[in-house]
Amino acid sequence: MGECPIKEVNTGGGGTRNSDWWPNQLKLNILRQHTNVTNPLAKDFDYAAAFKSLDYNGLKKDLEALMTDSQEWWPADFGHYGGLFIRMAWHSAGTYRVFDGRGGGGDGQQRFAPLNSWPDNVSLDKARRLLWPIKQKYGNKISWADLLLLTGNVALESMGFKTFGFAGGRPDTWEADESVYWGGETTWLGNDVRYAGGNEGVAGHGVVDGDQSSKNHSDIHTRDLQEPLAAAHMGLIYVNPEGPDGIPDAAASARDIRTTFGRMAMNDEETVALIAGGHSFGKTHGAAPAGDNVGKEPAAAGLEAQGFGWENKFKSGKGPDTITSGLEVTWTATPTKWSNKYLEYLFKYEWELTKSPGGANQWVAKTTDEIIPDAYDANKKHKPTMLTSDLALRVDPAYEKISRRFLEHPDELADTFARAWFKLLHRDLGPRSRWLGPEIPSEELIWEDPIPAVNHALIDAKDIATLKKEILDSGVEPSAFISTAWASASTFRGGDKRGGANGARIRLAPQKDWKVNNPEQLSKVLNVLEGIQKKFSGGSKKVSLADLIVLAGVAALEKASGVSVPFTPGRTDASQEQTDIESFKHLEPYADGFRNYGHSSGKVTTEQYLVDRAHLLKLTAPELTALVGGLRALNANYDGSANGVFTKRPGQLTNDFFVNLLDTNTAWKAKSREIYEGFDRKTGEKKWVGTRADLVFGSHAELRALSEVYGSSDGQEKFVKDFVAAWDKVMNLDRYDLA
Ligand code: HEB
Repeated sequence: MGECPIKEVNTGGGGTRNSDWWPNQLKLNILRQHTNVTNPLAKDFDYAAAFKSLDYNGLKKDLEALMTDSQEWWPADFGHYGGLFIRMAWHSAGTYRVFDGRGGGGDGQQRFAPLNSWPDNVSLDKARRLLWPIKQKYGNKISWADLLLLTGNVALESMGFKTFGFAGGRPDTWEADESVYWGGETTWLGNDVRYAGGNEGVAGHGVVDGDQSSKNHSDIHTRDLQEPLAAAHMGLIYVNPEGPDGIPDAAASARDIRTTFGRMAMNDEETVALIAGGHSFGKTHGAAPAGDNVGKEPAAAGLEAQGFGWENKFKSGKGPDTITSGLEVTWTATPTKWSNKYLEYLFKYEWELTKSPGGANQWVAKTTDEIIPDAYDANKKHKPTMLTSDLALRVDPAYEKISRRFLEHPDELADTFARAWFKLLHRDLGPRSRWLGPEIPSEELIWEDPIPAVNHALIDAKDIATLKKEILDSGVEPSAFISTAWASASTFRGGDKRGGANGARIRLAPQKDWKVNNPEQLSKVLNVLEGIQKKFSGGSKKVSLADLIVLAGVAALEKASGVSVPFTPGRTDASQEQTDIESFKHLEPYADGFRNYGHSSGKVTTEQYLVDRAHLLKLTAPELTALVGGLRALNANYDGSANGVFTKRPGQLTNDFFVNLLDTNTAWKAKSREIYEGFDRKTGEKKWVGTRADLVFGSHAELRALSEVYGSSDGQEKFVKDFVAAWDKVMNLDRYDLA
């Protein structure tokens, strides 16, 4: 086998590529995903409208019937597919991570590589294919993304568990999402990169960039998982079931579980409930060693496999002979019925290390009780078994306390599991205004980042004109209004649809104190705006601070550009009580090139952080370019510095940033890794200072091409138009109410 066969392929896509020649070059590919070039549905296809015409109860009935409709080609364990479908839904949603809001079940990405071929997702190819007749029947009225999760919910219900509800509303994507950093390892189940350097990460706020060399990174009791990752191995959703790196150490497993589940937004209680609740159902599959028995994963399998993978040559290759994880465990005596037996057995028995028929580390109860049914042979019974990661719930002192409480109070386990499961499935669906269907719970949950409904008449055109005048007459520098509006709106991230200007959380902890928001300037601006709000809000009239912050940016921008800038009222103000401070901390940028804040860490450059953030803001490369050039001209750096402000008339929306950056009369020199100085070639006079986030627009060929458009003599008008459109887009990223 050659190194990389595609390189020798002389058709489109083959050959040695730019990313082979220059692996470190800044890539913009993540800014051009999921466009209507890849989407087969009509441009005006409205998933919410399609979903509303869905026969939801009919669909649920069909799913319920499928649970026990065992198919010859992939028989159901214990005559019920419930366990398999719960695992499918859990693995779909469970890739979510708090640091960048990416992963999760919101895009139906389990259909595409790498997820469809992850070693942790073995046999889920079968689970999804079992669903095809139902997907086919309901067509575009139900997305795969919604269907994969709803099926897990229905599986729970059909086995006697009362769920907390369900909301649809996840439109499908049509290509593999390249934006997610899944780790740097090149072998499945590897974890050498993620534990190599402490906490350094792509989008995490807690990036540690110091000397980590004193630490033994391979020590399973002390190692730190790289941010933003939330899995202990390449290709796993969370942790190794056999224990860290396969070592059957339940205490160390608890440590990995706490880290990874914490990064899925779950606390100890939710974590225990999810594992105990989930493993009340189904079984694991390790009839024989995978070795020569199991074929290639879907992405590498032959055409005849038709999207299936892991063809199993062991005996029948299915049913009792299935090889999935290689472990062979059935947790309870009633694997197709909700019960409290998982915790009962966990504490009732002592556990002895053993091997599965597949050769993996697992645990068997020291007892003669053969109480566990066989999935296929009614005459066979087994002793209770557990995974190392299950024993973590008993061995870890904090988990143990919770587990024992749940053991004594099954109702508490049921309630916590129901809520944690609902959160797991809906964490990245975004605000309630996106939720669809008849099963939406009425209780408002803190992780929704709730925002009050509009309960007053919105400001009209006349009010807007009055307010704009007061804003501009307030004596505050217009650039400070622009910075504040940007700071407010640009917390948005497309992955989990958190953040954004709505709610005016910029005035609340923790955002008000973020260094990137220049707290001193911010509080001054907010004071002024609150004064304007108070004065305006006499009698029947009201304006939210959230609207006012955006409107102030709009007014300042109109002044700076001389053109009119769109504004759509309708935001409301969230309270501090509606704001989970710990959870909002994850939205703080480590670096934000739009405001020239922060800089490279050990492995990630400032410009990579910039593109990463542009992706979170759902921007295209032209939008990114226009916004950075405009924000520099508007003098909107977080600290008011002149970095990148390549203009003699700061505060005006001109294309000067591009004109001056592209000026051949300037010679640039690196002053440090982050700071560059531009000198007049003739006089040697220092003209400009810029950062990596500025210079990249002249150095990177594609960004330079875009900069040339805006920096040309016919570019100014287009630039203003594009900047205003991109600005408006950012201000409204979270306005799902506008549709
Ligand atoms: Fe689980 C299964 C691991 C969590 C639910 N898991 C399973 C398995 C394993 C595991 C290995 C087997 C696979 C096969 O088939 O072979 N998990 C695990 C871990 C964890 C978990 C390590 C962390 C600690 N789970 C979980 C959760 C849930 C679950 C959270 C939910 C909620 N699982 C589950 C189920 C199952 C499993 C249901 C069964 C499946 C069947 O039956 O098929």
